[in-house]
Order: sequence, then C-alpha cells, then structure tokens
Amino acid sequence: MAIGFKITKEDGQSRARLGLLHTSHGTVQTPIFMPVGTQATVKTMTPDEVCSCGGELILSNTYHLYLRPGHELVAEAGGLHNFMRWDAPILTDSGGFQVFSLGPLRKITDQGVTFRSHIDGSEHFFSPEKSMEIQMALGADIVMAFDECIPYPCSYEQTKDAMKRTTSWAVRCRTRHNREDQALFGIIQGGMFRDLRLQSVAELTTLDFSGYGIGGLSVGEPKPMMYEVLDYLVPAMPKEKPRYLMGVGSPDCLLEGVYRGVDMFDCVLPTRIARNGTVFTKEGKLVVRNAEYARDFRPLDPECDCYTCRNFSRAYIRHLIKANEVLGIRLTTLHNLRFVLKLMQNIRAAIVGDYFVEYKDEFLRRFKLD
Ligand code: PRF
Ligand code: ZN
Repeated sequence: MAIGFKITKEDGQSRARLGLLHTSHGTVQTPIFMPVGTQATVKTMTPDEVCSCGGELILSNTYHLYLRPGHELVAEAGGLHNFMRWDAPILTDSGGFQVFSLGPLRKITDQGVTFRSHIDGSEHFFSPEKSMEIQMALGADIVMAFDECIPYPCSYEQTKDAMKRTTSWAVRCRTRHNREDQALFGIIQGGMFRDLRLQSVAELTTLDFSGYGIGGLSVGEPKPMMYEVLDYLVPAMPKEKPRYLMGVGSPDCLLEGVYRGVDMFDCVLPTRIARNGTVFTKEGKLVVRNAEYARDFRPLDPECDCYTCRNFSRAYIRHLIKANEVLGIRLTTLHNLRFVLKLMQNIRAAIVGDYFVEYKDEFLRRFKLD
C-alpha cells in the first residue's frame, strides 16, 4: 500500500476531520493546503523557503513537465523529488485540467485529447495511459487520474458525457498505473448536477482509489453553488479515504471546505496574487502596490510571524514591487504562503481543541471578501 490515511479526530459540530496521510516521502497532517509548483518550482521560492512557511506537500503538473523539460529528462534526473530537491511529498495533477483549459487548441475523443503546446504550437496526444506513464516517470507520491473538466455553465447532456468519459478514463488509469510507491486518486466530475455527481462518485468508488479528487468546482460558478455541491457530495464519498478539492484555496473557501469535510486543497491563488502585489491579511486582501502604502511602515500583516512581516514594511515592499525588484514578489509570496499554511495549522488546532466552528465564524467575520 503506497498510501495510508487515518482519521484521528472528527469534529462534533461539522463534517471537519483531522487525519494523517502517509506517503512514500513521509506523513502529513490533514486538512492540508498544497502550494503549487507547476513547473517543478513554487514560483520564486526555494524548497527551504516553502518549508519555512509550513509547506509539507506540494503539487506539480503533468502537462507542463511533459512539454518542458520532458518527463524522460526528469526520470533521468532521478525523478521529480531529486530534480527539484524537494524531499517531502509531491502530488502531480494529471494534465486533464490544463489540457482542457487550452480551449480551441484541443480536440477530445473517447481515446484521449489532441492538443497544441502553448509554448511552440506543436501537436501532442494525451490519453489516460499516457498521463499515467508520465506521472509514473515523474515519480510523485500521489498521482491523479486523467479526467475531463468542463467549464461553467454547461448543459446537462455535455456534463453527463464528460462525467461518463471521466469514469471510463478512470478505469483505464487504474489498469495502466503500476507503481507500488505511488497512490492513485480518482477524480469526481458531474458539474453542478446532483444526480451526475452522485453517479460519478458511485462509479469511481467501485474502483477503490487511494483517495478522491473533487474536480469541476471553482470553475466560475458562484461560491454558494460550490458549497451546495459539497454539502451533498461529500457525504456520498468514502469516509475513510482522503477528499481533495482541486484548485480551491482562498481563505474563506478553505474554511468552508474543511467545514464540509474536505481534507486537501491546492491553489495558485496565494502565490499568483502575491506576484501582482496583493497580500492576505486578517482583514482581507491588501494591494500593497497601491499609493496609500507609500509611507506605511507597518508590516503587511501585524499579526503574521513570517520572515517578511518580521523584517519589512509595506512601504519598502511597495517600493520593491514598483521598482520591479525580484525581492518584492519573493517577500509577498513568502507571506501569502505563510498566511494560508498558518490558517491550516490554526484550523487543525481548532479541530483538536473543539472550537473549529467558532474559529471559522470569527475568521470570516473579520476577513472582508471582495
Ligand atoms: N481536474 C483536474 N485538475 C483540476 C481540476 C479538475 O477538475 C480543477 C477544478 N477546479 C482544478 N484542478 N485534473
Ligand atoms: Zn507575513
């Protein structure tokens, strides 16, 4: 067994739970947020820095690493862990989502997806088998099944076709995958339709994956609609397996997801907004590149314990970003990573201490949404 998941505590007032996820590169506690390292790097951060923020499990990407530098090269380097010098757990996404985001550059059949590289326009073909081969070569601890993620909104018929295809592709992934030291997760689709979601989870569950991704959410639907899907979907998922809400990571969604029983999250949001000069604070987002911070000598978030907040002012960071100095976006990235990873630590402590719902309500009262 490549992976073991053990629930260590269940919250009395919500579906939140604490767990331990055992992988080939160590054990992590859940609920967990995974920083995104699409191109085998969490943009601007060294592995040590990601670690110093509390990062324990990072996500990387089949589509990007296949195109550049190529999965064979990564395998030659001794696998992704050795190539990027990250000795802790890694999860790779299957490429499904990235390929489907290419829009007119792709063509889907039951066999797989033909697409053009966003880098040089060259033509490529991904199938469930190909995705498994690439992910086995990369060597992550957790790998994802190749799925079809549809946009929002989408018709019932189209959603149903994509969900059925996702199930048959999941079977093919299960057949092709044979690395004992890797855990394979299935991905639930079905859009915003209750019967399709429940059918998807029922079909995937019979394949007995090591964990289950919840795909096709946070694709443009209103947040209450995503919460509604989680409200009926999560109780239908296997209780004893990790549940991973894919591509979700704003602070409010992390709290709402944990509340509804989600164990794992990933999102580019904290690192992406950091690079355009936006940071999280306890009060909500703060655009530090704005003129109002030119003479603000307070830290980004006075309550934060990160290296950035212990040493630098908003005025200095604004200056660096305005002057296009690389250090500026490194400091904001470090802070935003610490912010969400600390939030997850606080969430876990709150579940331990039986005050999770109070913690969530208090956090959301202060944190202004835009
Ligand atoms: N499928 C895969 N990766 C994903 C998603 C999905 O549906 C999403 C949806 N938010 C993010 N990443 N394979
Ligand atoms: Zn900070």
